[in-house]
Amino acid sequence: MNNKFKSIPVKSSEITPYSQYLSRRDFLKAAGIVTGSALLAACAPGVTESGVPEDESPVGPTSNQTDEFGDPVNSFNDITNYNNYYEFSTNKEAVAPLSKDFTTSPWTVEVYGMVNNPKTYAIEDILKNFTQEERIYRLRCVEAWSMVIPWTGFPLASLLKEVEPTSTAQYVRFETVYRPEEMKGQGSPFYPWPYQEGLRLDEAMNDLTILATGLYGLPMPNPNGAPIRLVVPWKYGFKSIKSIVKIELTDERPQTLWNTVGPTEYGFYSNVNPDRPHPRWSQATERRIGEFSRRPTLMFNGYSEQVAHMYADMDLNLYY
Ligand SMILES: Nc1nc2c(c(=O)[nH]1)N[C@H]1C(S)=C(S)[C@@H](COP(=O)(O)O)O[C@H]1N2
Ligand SMILES: [Mo]
Repeated sequence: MNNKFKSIPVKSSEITPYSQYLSRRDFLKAAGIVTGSALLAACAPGVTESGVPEDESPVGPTSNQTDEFGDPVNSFNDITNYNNYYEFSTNKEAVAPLSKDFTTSPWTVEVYGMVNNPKTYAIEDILKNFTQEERIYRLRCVEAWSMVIPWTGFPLASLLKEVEPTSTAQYVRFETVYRPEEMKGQGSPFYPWPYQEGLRLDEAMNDLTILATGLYGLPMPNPNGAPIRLVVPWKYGFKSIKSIVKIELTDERPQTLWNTVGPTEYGFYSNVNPDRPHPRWSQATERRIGEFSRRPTLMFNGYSEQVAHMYADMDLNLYY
């Protein structure tokens, strides 16, 4: 099999330390250079007309890594300040401040249902027992924007093999923590909390499917679903459920939050497909955060080689 999408071990040398990051920012500002992330932020408060943030506080590390097509990873600032996380807010810029004090320790993930070895994992054991590797993936939101994100994590398959799904298991159901005291968005009656998602067992076992525990070589930031979230890069972003506390093996196709809210808009499969428009907008192109012009959306978000075989007998325009 082609090797180019295989995981890349984390090279800490490729992630600029905080101190160097600060001086780079100062340098860019002095040189009058406008970075991609500064441009993106140009319509947000706290940014001068030149696109240079007024706020001198550090926003994180930098990286010159790319995805397998050579597209650069998005800035740490973009990745951690432009988020869909409805438990905190439906406003993407508000998620970071509102999730700042979210409690992510202690944290356990219960794996149960149709398995021979049900197990409740403490997050520390997950980090210790499963080798963490870096995966640079595109994330394509159903709203037609995208980013490239350097995740750290491990294949979901490694964890599933440990609990041993029984021969009757056909699906995996995931559940986000329900903690309305800390997550004010969970007070909204418009959504069936807690957030739930699901995959077919073969999709869950695919090597591209990971449980992510960090990004940019750092522990998972709260706005991105700390301390552990799913990443399924060939599906629309809402399938990649955040802050997971339950993983259930089942023989019934799981209900998902978005399918319940909009059954004609958010299908169970929701594979990225430029030829199948959302009922209210086209999916043919997307806006890469940090870029000016739109780019074409790729079938399966560019991961056809790894995943198309799983849908060989499905009409992808019917099973959305
Ligand atoms: N629990 C939970 N998971 C979630 C969401 C959410 O609102 N709640 N939003 C989803 C959507 S729509 C997207 S596009 C991605 C965004 O991930 P990011 O903020 O890390 O880029 O998370 C997904 N996972
Ligand atoms: Mo999304």
